[in-house]
Amino acid sequence: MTASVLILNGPNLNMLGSREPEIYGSETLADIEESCVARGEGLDLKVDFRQSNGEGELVDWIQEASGNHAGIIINAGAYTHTSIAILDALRACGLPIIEVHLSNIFQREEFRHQSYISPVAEGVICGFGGHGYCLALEAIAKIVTTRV
Ligand code: CA2
Repeated sequence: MTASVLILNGPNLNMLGSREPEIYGSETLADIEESCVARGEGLDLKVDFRQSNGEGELVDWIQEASGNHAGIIINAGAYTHTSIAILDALRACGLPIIEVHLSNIFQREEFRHQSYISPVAEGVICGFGGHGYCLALEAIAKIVTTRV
């Protein structure tokens, strides 16, 4: 059966493509979703791609993921650097997690160097723009198929 991967995007990522292309690139979130669905097909993974500006909604989606998805790829946006609620939900869900960022957060302001998500992630991919999501799908495909 084709495994499903939940791809979560946090606050302001719905604005991609409209501003700050020098930091985040010119692709829209819809463009990234399209690439993920196509890469997922090649890897025999179903992709459920979502975005929310709300911390609580992201927590709800993480809580619902067990039993419905084989893994989570998450770009929590600014909540990466602030949200213990998202950390707790990810820790409790029991699924493999990959953290993604469009920008190289370590080349940016000091406050972006701290991530609450990294301690519960299998790995972190940052600095490759939208392509980072496809790299994360490749990584999670390997984890999902070798752990079953
Ligand atoms: O590099 C990333 O992917 C980030 O997760 C993006 C977050 C930022 O707070 C993180 O430190 C790193 C911000 C996303 C905001 O995206 C916008 C895109 C276009 C216009 C305005 C915001």
